[in-house]
Amino acid sequence: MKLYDAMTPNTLRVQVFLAEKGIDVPREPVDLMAGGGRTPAFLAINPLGEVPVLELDDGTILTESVAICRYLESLHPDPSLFGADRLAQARIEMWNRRMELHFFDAMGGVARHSLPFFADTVDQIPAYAESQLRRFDRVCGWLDEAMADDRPYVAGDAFSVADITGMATLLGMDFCEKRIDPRFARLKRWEAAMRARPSFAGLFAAAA
Ligand SMILES: N[C@@H](CCC(=O)N[C@@H](CS)C(=O)NCC(=O)O)C(=O)O
Repeated sequence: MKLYDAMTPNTLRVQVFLAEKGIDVPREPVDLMAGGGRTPAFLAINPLGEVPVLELDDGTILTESVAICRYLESLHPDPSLFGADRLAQARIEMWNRRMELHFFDAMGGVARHSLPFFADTVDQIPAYAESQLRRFDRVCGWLDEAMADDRPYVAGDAFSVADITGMATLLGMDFCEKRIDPRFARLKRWEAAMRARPSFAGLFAAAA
């Protein structure tokens, strides 16, 4: 297996997933800033020009971070990050979708409409970026409320892929220099715990 990767939010989802499982997979860095995602060689691997990409030993190509994570989960079921029983699986699926559709998507909107990296591929509308910043604050308020039962993780008592989608959003926030408002104390506690996890912190130590 080989993972085409870069320090990006979606790739971070797979990197953290691998680290949490204790799996080591050879990496092939793709320098997106230098156009590495647009070369003919890379487009032949993923015509969307995006990372992450997992290439299997027989040459099969898997893209889409959650699909890659599901494949890895089936190879390495422990610890379960998609849920061990049917209720846990449903709750984690629900929260992973919610984290993706709201938390991650709001920050993605800010990033795509404000960061110079996207200037060539997105018709950037600064007012849209600002509206997504306001949306992000509203989403943070909703999440903080949802965690009023003081559960440690987004989907309950166990760390899961839903937290990993949240971690990817934290990287997006770093790129956009956005912080979670301190009034959302429960979400801030979750953020501090996620940033301290070796699977997340280790990525930055390795890159330094
Ligand atoms: N839905 C895909 C999205 C992948 C994606 O958007 N990757 C970004 C990095 S986070 C990328 O490679 N962008 C390259 C570009 O925009 O040129 C997934 O979950 O893997």
